[in-house]
Amino acid sequence: MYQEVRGLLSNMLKTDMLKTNLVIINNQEEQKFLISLNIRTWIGLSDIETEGTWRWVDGTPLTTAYWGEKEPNNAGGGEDCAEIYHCITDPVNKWNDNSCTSQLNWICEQTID
Ligand SMILES: [Ca+2]
Ligand SMILES: [Ca+2]
Repeated sequence: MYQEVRGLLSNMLKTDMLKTNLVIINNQEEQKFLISLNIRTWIGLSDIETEGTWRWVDGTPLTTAYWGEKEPNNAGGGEDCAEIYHCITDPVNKWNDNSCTSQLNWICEQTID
């Protein structure tokens, strides 16, 4: 029963995460801005559909990436969401793949016409 509930919750979280306007990082300026906030947060990037194929929440494939050293490592076989992890020492390359069910901050993005 516990496993079942956990699985359900996990699926809900994953789905919700992909439906949001989580931030899409288009350039290094945006990456640096997010780093300057100095918080550990999800970004709108996941490889939940195909392991190893990272896509932004709007469906676009990942072209310019800012992964930390040795990331993404899909640790434990279950890391399909990307975060900005301020503990990674590199000044720009701070992405880590993490389990989508981890509780982190969310940063959303809205286009202003
Ligand atoms: Ca993965
Ligand atoms: Ca990782």
